[in-house]
Amino acid sequence: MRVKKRTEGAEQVADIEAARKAFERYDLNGDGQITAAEYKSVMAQLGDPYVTEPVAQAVINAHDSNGDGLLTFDEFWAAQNKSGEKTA
Ligand SMILES: [Ca+2]
Ligand SMILES: [Ca+2]
Repeated sequence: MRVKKRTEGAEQVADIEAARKAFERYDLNGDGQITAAEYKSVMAQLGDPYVTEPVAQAVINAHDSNGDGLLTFDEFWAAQNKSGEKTA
């Protein structure tokens, strides 16, 4: 009898790959950090022109764990993993 192999490890990798793709979509200049200006222009491209730069900065600040005003992939990834659970 054959048992379906479970690839739990692979699923996690797929998740982080998806997150990385999403991150790269926001990181327009590819320097590994998302700025408020980048976030704003991507949201505008996605059809949300109401995200102004102060709004974008507030979104970034909400996930910016080291307080430099920029979002790294680590911070972005942590935000994905703790969505729904607010500790602040
Ligand atoms: Ca960037
Ligand atoms: Ca940061």
